[in-house]
Amino acid sequence: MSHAPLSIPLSAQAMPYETTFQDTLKAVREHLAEILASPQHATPLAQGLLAPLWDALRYACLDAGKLLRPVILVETGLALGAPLAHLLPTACAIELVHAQSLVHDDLPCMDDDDLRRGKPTVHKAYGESTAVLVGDALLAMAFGVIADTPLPPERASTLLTVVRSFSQVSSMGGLVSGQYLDIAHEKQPFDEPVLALIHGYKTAALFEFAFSAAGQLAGLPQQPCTQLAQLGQTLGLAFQVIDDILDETSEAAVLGKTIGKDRLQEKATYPALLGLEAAKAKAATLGEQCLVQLAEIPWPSGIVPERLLALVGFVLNRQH
Ligand code: GRG
Repeated sequence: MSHAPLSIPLSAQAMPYETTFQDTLKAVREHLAEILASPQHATPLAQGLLAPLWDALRYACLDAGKLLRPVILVETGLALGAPLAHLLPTACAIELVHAQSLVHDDLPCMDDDDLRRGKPTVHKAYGESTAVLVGDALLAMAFGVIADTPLPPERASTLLTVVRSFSQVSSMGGLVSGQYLDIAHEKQPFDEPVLALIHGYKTAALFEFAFSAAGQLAGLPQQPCTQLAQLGQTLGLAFQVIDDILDETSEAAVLGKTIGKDRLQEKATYPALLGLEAAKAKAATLGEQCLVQLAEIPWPSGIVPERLLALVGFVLNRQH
């Protein structure tokens, strides 16, 4: 099927992310805060002794992140006709695993960073052993959060499908493999296929999951879910190429993290492989590909929802 070339309408480009998605952001923030509220049923002794660990969990997850992956899941699912209540748990589960990956990525044995989201990294604020445990807790909690999705019993198999692919993208089919390859290729020769593989696992897998889980929760058949997954891979790769560019061109005050670390650690990145200008061209090409893929999805309204165009536009033009 061929489509008229799609572009991001100026009306969608002009809308700031925080304003456009304020309802979704509020819903995700509230649900995350509920998930991370210290349990009332704990004994006073446990409540007292575990208070610093709960604080560290909230420090890692609340207030400062863009919540991009949950917003992708919720906005896509709503556009496909799913109720918000069916989307929020999985949206928050992705954020928990994303936060876990950042906490562990910042550890001295990984990328060794002191600054994240404009504040000291979790191990700097709470100590290294607590940061490891925060990551462990977030990862395990995330699966229980998906299990709490209020889908009718006859749709239980949908949740099993979502959990199965979430397990894959959180482990060897995504983040863990990506991080392994990312570290293994520091100060090593690499080519574009290897780089695309690293970025695909390390970053795009969670984007892929956000889009395809939205389709599954909305009750879509396999084919459009596969199309959504492909869109997620493309947008996720674009996101990481832009992340690599911002690491070289932005400022710590804007990005909320240390700048120039990729070059310092001799990471495998698009600017290192192609140069800055060609890396920008690569991101633009991926952006155009996203628009084509968006247009091929069978949206119930018959047209690509403007909010999703705005979301893709935000990812492609982001400054932080
Ligand atoms: C999930 C079991 C498990 C292990 C994790 C440490 C690790 C293995 C993976 C690290 C993956 C990683 C750090 C990828 C980088 C992705 C990236 C560019 C993150 C920044 O995303 P933003 O900009 O962050 O959306 P905010 O702060 O807005 O949430």
